[in-house]
Amino acid sequence: MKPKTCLLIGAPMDSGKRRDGCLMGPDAYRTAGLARALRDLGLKVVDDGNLTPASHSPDDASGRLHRPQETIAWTYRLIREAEQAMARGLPIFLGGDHAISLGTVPGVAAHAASKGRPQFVLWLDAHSDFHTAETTTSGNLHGTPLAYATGRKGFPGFPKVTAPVPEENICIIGLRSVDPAERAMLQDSGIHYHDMREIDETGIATPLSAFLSRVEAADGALHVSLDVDFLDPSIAPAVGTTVPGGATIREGHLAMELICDSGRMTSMDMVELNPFLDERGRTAQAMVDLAASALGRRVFDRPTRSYI
Ligand code: Z70
Ligand code: MN
Ligand code: MN
Ligand code: MN
Repeated sequence: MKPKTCLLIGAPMDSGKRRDGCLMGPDAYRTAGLARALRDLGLKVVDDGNLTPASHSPDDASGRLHRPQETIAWTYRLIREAEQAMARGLPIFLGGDHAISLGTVPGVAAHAASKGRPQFVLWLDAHSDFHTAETTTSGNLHGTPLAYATGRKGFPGFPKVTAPVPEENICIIGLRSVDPAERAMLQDSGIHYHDMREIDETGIATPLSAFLSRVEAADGALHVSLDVDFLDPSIAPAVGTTVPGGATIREGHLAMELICDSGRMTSMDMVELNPFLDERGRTAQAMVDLAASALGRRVFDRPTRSYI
């Protein structure tokens, strides 16, 4: 079988929130050995280097939103790059903050639509990132990509989303910080969401396997968006928005192994790493190890198990 080609696409976007540092993310993943780890699995790896935003007018500090013009410019660039990358391999988008998903998700979904394939999204995050540019109270656009990608109104100036992801095709796991406006919209939506209480009660395999079975049944494409803060800050301190009570290394790896077993993952984001806040590279390393698990790293092969 021809080995899968992984495309490393650096998106050093830092405009989605106020605390700077995510622009160093792509190079931290490179330094932590992402390409080598994937090549060791027999995969072909092409590093496309780092993208830059489309040209844009400068942001001033006066508005309610933080750096909207730069974020919109990145969104234009990333939608196009993501759609084109899907024809060449399995893109791994190296953030950058989570606002990169304003571009990556609509971009990969446009590609899936062109092939007549339904797009699914697995969102591994402490936050639901389901604000619109109108409901956000922080003004940080990294808290908005899921609302944008599902085609919600409230994103003036952003490119039109040509292939909105159906809410039913989205699963969020890891929730422990949801703002009131997001909670109301989420509860009113078709999105499948699982907070940490549920993970504690049922284990992470239960909701994840149920979701992966739906992807399989629909012959869907799967985009996995992995936010550093999905993990507990004790193992992944390098993130601006630490929230206690996150996933353990074991839960993280189990999730990645189940994703790998499903054979469904077609694209991935690794977001919110702020290397300025890291401790001797341990968060970057943890994220690289998770990506390797998602793409086939194993202790022993096991017969595929169903948990549901
Ligand atoms: C909050 C807001 C957020 C990521 C923090 C937090 C959003 N709901 N997203 N970290 N990745 O500011 O809208
Ligand atoms: Mn900033
Ligand atoms: Mn996020
Ligand atoms: Mn988050």
